[in-house]
Amino acid sequence: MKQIALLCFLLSGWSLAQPEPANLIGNIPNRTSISLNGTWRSIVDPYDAGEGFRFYKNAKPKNNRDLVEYDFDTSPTLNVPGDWNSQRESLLFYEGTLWYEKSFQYQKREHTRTYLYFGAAAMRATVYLNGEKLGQHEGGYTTFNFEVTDKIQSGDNFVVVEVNNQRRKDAVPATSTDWWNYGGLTRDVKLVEVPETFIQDYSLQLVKGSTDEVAGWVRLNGAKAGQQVTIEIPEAQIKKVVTTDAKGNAEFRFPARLKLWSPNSPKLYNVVVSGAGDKVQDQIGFRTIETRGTKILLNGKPIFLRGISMHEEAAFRGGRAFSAEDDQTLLGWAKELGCNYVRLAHYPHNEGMTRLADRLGLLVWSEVPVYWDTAWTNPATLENAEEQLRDNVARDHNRASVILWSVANETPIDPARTEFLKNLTTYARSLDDTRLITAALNRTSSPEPGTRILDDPIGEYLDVLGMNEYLGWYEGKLEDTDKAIWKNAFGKPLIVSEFGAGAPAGNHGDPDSVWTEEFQANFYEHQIKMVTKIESLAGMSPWVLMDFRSPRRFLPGVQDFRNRKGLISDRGERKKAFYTLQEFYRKKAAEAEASSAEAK
Ligand code: GCB
Repeated sequence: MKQIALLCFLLSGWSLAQPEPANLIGNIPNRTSISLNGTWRSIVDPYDAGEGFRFYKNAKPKNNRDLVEYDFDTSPTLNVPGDWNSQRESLLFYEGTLWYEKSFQYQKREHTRTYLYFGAAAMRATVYLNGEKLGQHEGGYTTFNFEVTDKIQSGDNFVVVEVNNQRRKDAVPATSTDWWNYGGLTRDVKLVEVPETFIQDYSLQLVKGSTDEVAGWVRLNGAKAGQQVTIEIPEAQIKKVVTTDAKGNAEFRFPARLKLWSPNSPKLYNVVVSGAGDKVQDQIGFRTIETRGTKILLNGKPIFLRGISMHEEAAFRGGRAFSAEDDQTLLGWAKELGCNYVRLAHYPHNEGMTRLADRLGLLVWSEVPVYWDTAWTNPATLENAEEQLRDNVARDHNRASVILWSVANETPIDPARTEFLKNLTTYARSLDDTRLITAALNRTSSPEPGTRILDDPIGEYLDVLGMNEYLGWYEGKLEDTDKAIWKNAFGKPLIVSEFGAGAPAGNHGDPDSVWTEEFQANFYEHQIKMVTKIESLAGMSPWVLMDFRSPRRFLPGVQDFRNRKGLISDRGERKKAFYTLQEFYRKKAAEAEASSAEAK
């Protein structure tokens, strides 16, 4: 049966089908908007009865004989943004449907179009405005919006959202993850106001391999053909006027002498795009990213990525991170560790994170949640993975920090999976050919004892290879690291995208005993020695910045449903290994500094 399904999959040609272009509005943070954040009413609906009861109508009894068996107005509230699991004790493990309701006042304005925007709804959502369905969205970490110009009213309005976080075999991610299945309206909700014709999105980047030419495009929505759009970078005295085609699109390319963005000098320019009665501003950095042999080149020069992997989980209060403070804490810790790079695992993080990375000078690996076992032969699963990738790229394609799009993490070697990932890599390149495509791999072959070769066939389609390995933790003994040799079969740059060992903060003991801070630090020392011997090593992002909630970590008193591989606890305590890695990164930074001084 499985073979037949696979054969159909390989022969069907469906793999060529790709989703519609992204319909997102770019640069939401700099648009005119009205926040719908705050308290929302909530009804927990474990048996999915709400649709039958028509919760979306937000009905009230009209008289004393009118039977309405739900009432948002007297139901408990939840904060938005925010996952439900960390807000209410009884919802900690809840996986299912929950209905949100928010009543609000609105004043319609002439010549203005209104969109209802969600930063994310985990994992899927159906949205209603004033009792009418607007649409659905599948995927818990990407933004979406609906135009509501004709549906929103002056005066009272209400929005109802059915959110469901049930794990499903055919979803992305599927049923098994080593992170908490946080559900809810986990990011900002806003009404976004735009003129009748508006600048939907635009892209400005240095041409691949060039440090003095900018290329890009702009897309108007609602435009007649032949509209003029102006792109300005005032600080660099750049002003370029383009004319849109019948579909509202225009492309451009112009010479530009710009100070380049880099971790040492994260220069952002104010960019103004205006035309057809709309105007948006953005803060954009300009840099190039390429590979040459086994090196990653930033602005034409080799760079070693001193990184750390991280989840989008809030320090101190727990739950999904969503605020500027949450993002600042996490990326601030990465800076303190000496990083010039972060791996935002295992799904797109909130937009504030990549914007902050732009300002702090942190390079970013950005990932879609194709994780472990996935329904490789299901066309709808591939399509959803593509949609998530598309919307991740659409949101962040102007962020200088983002250099790597990752299409997957730790997937089995299997023809159907390789076909699936091949499709994703091709699609990623069609969306953005200026960045590098990667995936975190973990299957190696071992032609002789002690030597491991990363030769996963998907490597052929990637620009940079990510490799997760846990030698001395899940596999083998710590001493095995002393002799282990790692190679890659592709002659491409390799990032050790994960290694790690668990220790609750404050648990001290001898360096040979697992779960102690001493073991974790010892493990880091061994790992650093081992991975720095890899000839193609272009960077690393050990696992993981901070302890995080995981449903598969059971040890009482040690894990308590938390993955304890953090270098920092969720209460902000730095563990010994934090300082081990910090010291190594200091050395690497000093070396890089010395070699760049020499080159001058
Ligand atoms: C991995 C996964 C990551 C896990 C980690 C672990 O390989 O990519 O999601 O959390 O190992 O701690 O086991």
